[in-house]
Amino acid sequence: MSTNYLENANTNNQHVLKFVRETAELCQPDQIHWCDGSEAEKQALTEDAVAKGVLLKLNQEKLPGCYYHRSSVNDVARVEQLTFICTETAEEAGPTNNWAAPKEMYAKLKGLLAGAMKGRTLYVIPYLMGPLGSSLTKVGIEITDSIYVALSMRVMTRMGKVAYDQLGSGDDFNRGIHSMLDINPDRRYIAHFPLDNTIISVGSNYGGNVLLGKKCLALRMGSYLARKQGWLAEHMLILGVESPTGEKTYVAAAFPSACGKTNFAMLVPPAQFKGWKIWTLGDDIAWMKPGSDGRLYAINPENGYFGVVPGTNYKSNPNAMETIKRDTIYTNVALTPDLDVWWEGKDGEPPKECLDWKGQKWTPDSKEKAAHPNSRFAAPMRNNPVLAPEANDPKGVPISAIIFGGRRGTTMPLIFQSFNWGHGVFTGATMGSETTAAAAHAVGEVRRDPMAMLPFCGYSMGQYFQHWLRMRKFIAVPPSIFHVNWFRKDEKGNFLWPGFGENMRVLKWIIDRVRGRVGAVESPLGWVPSVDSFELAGLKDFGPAEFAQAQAINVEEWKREALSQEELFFKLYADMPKELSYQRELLISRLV
Ligand code: GTP
Ligand code: SPV
Ligand code: MN
Repeated sequence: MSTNYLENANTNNQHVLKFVRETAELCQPDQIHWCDGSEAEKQALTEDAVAKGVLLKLNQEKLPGCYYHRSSVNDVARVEQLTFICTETAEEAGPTNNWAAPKEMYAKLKGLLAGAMKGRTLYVIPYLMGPLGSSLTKVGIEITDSIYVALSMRVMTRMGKVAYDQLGSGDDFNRGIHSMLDINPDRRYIAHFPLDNTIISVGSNYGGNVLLGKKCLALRMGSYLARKQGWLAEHMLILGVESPTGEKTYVAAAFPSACGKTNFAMLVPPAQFKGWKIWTLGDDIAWMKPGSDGRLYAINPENGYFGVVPGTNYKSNPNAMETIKRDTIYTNVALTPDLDVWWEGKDGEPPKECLDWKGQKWTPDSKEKAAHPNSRFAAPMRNNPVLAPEANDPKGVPISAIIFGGRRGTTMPLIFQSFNWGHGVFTGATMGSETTAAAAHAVGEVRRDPMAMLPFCGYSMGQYFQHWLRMRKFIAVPPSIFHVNWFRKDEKGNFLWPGFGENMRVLKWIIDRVRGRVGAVESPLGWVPSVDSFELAGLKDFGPAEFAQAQAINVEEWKREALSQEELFFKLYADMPKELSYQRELLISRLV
C-alpha cells in the first residue's frame, strides 16, 4: 500500500493517528481497516472472514447470525507461562508473575512485529470497557491483523465511534498491538507495559490472549491502575437477586476460570423459589469503586460473554442456551453435517457423525472429545434473556456480598461466611482450586489462586492483598464476604451438591444474611447456616444428612489445607501483609 497509512482514518485524534502510523510503519500491512462498529461493517467483515476461511457460516435457520471458527491446534487457551508484566522492577510484578525488563521486551517484540503484517490487513479497533459515561470506563485502541479478533471485539466490547466520542482529543487510551505472526508457541508473548498503558500480544489468536480489552486491559492493567486510584478490578461475575417483593440485592463472585461464573451469573431459580429472579450484570469481570454513600459500586466493563461451551445445556444454563442461539461466534466446538454445532453436554443425543474441533471425523465411539474442553462462545450480552437493565448504567450497582469460590473435590464446605472484611480478604487470598482447561497446563491439580486472580493480577500479589485490606477504610458499608464450593465430591467421586440452578439455595442464605434476616452458627472457618435456615425443600436425594456431608469441616483435611497455604505465604513473603499471617494463626488456633 501507499505509505500514507492514515488516508482512510475515521478519527482526527492525533495520538491515535500517531499510534496507528507508527505501528503500521513497523508491521507494514497491505491495508488498514478503521473499524466504526456499524452493522454494515460487521456484515462486510463477516463476509470477508467467510471468504478467507476464518469463519464458517453455520446453519442460519437454526442459528441466525452464528459463525464457526476453528483455532490452531496449538492455540486453544491462555498461556500463563508466556504472559509477562513488564514493570520497571521485577519486585513490582511480584513472585507470581513472569517479569521482563520493558526495554528488552519491547526490543524482542518489535523484532517479531517488523514486517509481520505484510500481505495482511491491519484493523484499528476503538473500544470502550464499561458503559458510556461511567467514571470507571476506559478507552482502548487495539490494532490487530486478525479479522476474528476484530469481529470478536465487536461482540465483547462497546466498539466503534462511541470510543472516539469518549476519548475526544486526549491520549488517555490503552494502546494494544496484536499480531498472530505464524501462531507458533515459540513466538508467543502476551506482554503488559503498565507504565505506558500498552499491551503487545503476538503469536496467538485465542480469546484471552488476543481480545486485549478483556484479561489484559480489564484485569492486568486494570488491577495495576485500581491500586493507584483506589478501586478494585476483579475476576468476578455480578448479579442481581430480585425477591418476590421486588427488593434487589447485588452480589459479585470470584471463581477461577472455568469454575462456574457464567453459570452462576445466569442462574434460574428452582421451582421452590417462586417469585425470585436473577439478573445478570456481568459474567467475568467487575470494576468496583466506593460510592459517595459509602457502598461499593460495580460495573461490568464488557459487552458480551466469552463463555465455556461444553456442559452448557437447557438444564444447566437455559439463559446461556438462549443467548448463544444467534449472533454468536463459536470456537473449537464440533460441527455437524447440517452445519449445526455440537459439544459434550449439549441437550439430546450426540450426532451419529460430525467433525471434531480439529476438523477430523468424529463418532460417538471416538475416544477423544468432539469439542475442545475450552471451546468458547462469544455472544452479545443483549441476547441474554435475564440481562439486568442496570448493566448499561454508568453508576453501577451497590454490592452487598462478595463470594469467593474454588473447585475443590474435598475439604471446602458448600458455604461459609467470613467473620469480617479482613477475614474475608484472608479467605479470598488463600483460595485454592483445581486447575482447568482454560489455561494451557496440567488439569485437576489444586493450586492457590488468590481471589481467582493468580493469572490476572498486574502487580505483586502481596501488595494486591494490602490494597484489598486498605480499601476497607474507604468503604463505610463493606459487602459481607462468603466462600462457596459447588464441586465437593463423595467417596465415589460424585458431586455432593447438585449445583447450577440449585445454587439459588446458597444465594438465598447469603441474601438473608446480608439483609439481617437469618442467624448463623459459628465454625472454625466462619459463619455457617444451620440446617433449618437452609432451604432443602424440593431437593431430590439431598436432605439434612447430605447437607451435613457437604458442610463437614474435617479437621485433618483443614490441617493439611493450612499447611498448604504456607507455600503461598513463603512465596509472597516480601509483600505479605502481616494481618493475613495473623488470620492464618487464628484459623489454626480454631482448628486445634
Ligand atoms: P471462565 O469463562 O473461564 O472464566 O469460566 P466461568 O467461571 O465462567 O465458568 P463456567 O460458568 O463457564 O463453568 C465452567 C464449568 O463448570 C462448566 O463445565 C460447567 O458445567 C461447570 N459448572 C458450573 N457451575 C457448576 C455447578 O454449580 N456445579 C457443577 N458441578 N459444575 C458447574
Ligand atoms: C478465563 O480463562 O478466565 C476466561 C476466558 O474468561 S479468557 O478470555 O480466555 O481468559
Ligand atoms: Mn474468566
